[in-house]
Amino acid sequence: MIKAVYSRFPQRVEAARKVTGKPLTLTEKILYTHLWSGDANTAFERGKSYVDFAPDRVAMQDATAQMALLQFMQAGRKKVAVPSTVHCDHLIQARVGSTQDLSDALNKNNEVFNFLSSISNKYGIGFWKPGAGIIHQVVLENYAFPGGMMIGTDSHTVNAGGLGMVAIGVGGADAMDVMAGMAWELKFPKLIGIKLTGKLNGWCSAKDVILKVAGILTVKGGTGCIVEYFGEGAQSLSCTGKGTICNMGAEIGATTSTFGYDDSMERYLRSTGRSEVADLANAIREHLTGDAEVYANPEQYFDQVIEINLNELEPHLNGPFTPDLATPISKMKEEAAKNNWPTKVEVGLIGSCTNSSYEDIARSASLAKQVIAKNLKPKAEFSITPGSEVVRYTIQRDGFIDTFNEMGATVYANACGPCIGMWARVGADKKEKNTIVHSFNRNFQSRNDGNPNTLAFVASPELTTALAIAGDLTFNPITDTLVNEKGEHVKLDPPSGDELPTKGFDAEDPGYQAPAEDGSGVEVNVATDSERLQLLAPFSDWDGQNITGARVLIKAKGKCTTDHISMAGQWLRFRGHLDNIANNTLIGATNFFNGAQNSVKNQLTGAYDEVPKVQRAYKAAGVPTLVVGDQNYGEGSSREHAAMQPRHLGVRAILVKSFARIHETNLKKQGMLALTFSNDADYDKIQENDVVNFIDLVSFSPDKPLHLELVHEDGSKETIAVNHTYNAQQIEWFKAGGALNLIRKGLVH
Ligand code: MIC
Ligand code: SF4
Repeated sequence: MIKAVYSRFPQRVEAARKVTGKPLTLTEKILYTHLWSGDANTAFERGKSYVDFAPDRVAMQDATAQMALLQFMQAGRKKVAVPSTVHCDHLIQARVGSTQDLSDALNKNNEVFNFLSSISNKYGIGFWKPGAGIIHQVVLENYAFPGGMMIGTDSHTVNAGGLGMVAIGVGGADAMDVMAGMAWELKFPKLIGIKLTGKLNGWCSAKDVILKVAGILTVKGGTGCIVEYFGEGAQSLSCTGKGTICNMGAEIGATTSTFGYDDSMERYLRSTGRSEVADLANAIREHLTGDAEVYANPEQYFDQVIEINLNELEPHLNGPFTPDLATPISKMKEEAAKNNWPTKVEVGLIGSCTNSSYEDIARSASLAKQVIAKNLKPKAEFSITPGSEVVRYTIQRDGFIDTFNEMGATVYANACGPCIGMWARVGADKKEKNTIVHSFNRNFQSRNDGNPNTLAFVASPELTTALAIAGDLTFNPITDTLVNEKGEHVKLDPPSGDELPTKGFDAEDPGYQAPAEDGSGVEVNVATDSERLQLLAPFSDWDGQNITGARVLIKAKGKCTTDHISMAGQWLRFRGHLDNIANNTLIGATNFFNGAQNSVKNQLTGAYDEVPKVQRAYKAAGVPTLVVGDQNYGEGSSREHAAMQPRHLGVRAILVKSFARIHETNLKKQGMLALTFSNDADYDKIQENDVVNFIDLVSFSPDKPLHLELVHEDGSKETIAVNHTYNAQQIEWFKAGGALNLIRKGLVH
């Protein structure tokens, strides 16, 4: 497959240069070489044109693959049309340590793992078993390649940008299209160029680059954009460091991020057993990076340019509750005092898909080593979740796990674990206010341990390790000393470690299961009484009428991420069962009218009750509803459950100030109305007891706002305009009751 992509690459780049009439960024090269229609014959308008692409691969993780594959089953295909893989990583709870936790997970999730393994076997999908590692680390080690394009049912699919890909997170319905051999549609993105100068030194790591960028761009600053990094500073970073930066690009809402092919990528490819890919990439090297003219005059070619000098960068701590609240470590004393953040660090956690490269672990271990050598006693608990079995085996062989164990660390299974709330943290149920630091990417409220009063700060693995040793959020390892067991003041030496293992990567069993050549005889069973899996019933189509008499299920106040709409943690067990998981719909969102979570007024009775219950009552009574929200609604995950659940429960429209990209597409795909206020201030006009009538839904068409009549309790009425981004095809999805219904009916091939 890679050979085929590379053999047409130069010619397609040339065609793109011709139609655009200018030098190209790397992003444009990758996008234009992956057009569904072949060679480019028109120049697309950034931020405007909807374009059909042909991605090279698909990756899915266990918590989203269930829904993606339940949908794929309905498409009537024999095999997937492009190389695809499933990775079992989200369903493994971190409790006591890897061996026990993994065997518990196998027992608890047996039914789901069997379903995923057999359905993968049937349709020609590679299956990575529980314990093999986290999807993005496994993809980087095995499948990512410079200049490639992939999609994945997880927002951090973008991690593969570290190896020069355009890798994009999507909902399961999008993955299904590509696996079924159809085109994948994306609005042609805008481009942000980030020029990195200088070189990282001392306590700084690649993570600090993206923590800084998140502070500059905020959680929505990257929406609709691809971020391309370049400059000597970019080339000086390791490939896995680039992966970390791209990974957390999801936290600024970026469609994806990428870096041009360079020596660090070549080293990584060779070290992970892919010399052949490196040789192929070398042969078309000049095409796998942006044109020199672009990088010389970035302002002319990118929509926005940011410059960061790595020499001057400082280690950062981002948080709590949002990944864009960036504080340089030197300012933490002040900020913590000002905001009343508890400064005692209870737990430090390193690893996850964001930061568990060999380099990350080696550098963190260099700090752990100093614990013994300098007679220190770590003040906080400390844990590691390795990203893959290959990394775990290799760091064990090279002695790092022993070093961490001497520091009293817990090594969890090669899985998401605490990052996604699969963490049986002792005492979390007491809901005490406390501080933790981790090297993951997200820190939304309740995400890690289910305690809404846990303040989670995101940092590099090195700083996380240092702060766990110090047990103090305000400890600045660059300037401060620690008092050791002998009462002496000691300083930690800056971290150091190899970028790649000198003895190479290794593993006894990486955990891969190849699919059957001919899977037609493989049976996939879904028990009718299962509480974990449920076959999908088609959503009903639109009746062609204006929606009238609608009630406001909830007007969500402030941040409403996919974690608020469809919580993870203990709810992950229902990811394959739409009706059961629907019982968590919007329970994390704050009701604007009473400031409470999971408490909304049931207009049929006048009483306040839980959101899913109230919505089920409306559905039973045939009352249409809408959900109202604030900015960047649906930020965070790719989980399409956040769109399917309200749809399943009978919500008709989501009306917000702005959407996160993946969530907006998921809503459209599932036949929901995703609308935005034409005027943000109209959010304030929506009252708790309003009745809402659509005036012109019957003439729903592209580029034309819709109008809603709000009938207030006192009888007064006002009309507001709402925008949408549906193109003609997407309106067909809405009419059919969801994109899948068109495929089912054979209307799309
Ligand atoms: C996450 O980090 O939030 C997840 C869990 O990986 C999600 C996917 C999911 O909800 O299953 C993501 O980022 O897309
Ligand atoms: Fe898993 Fe966390 Fe990475 Fe999501 S961000 S894939 S939950 S490790």
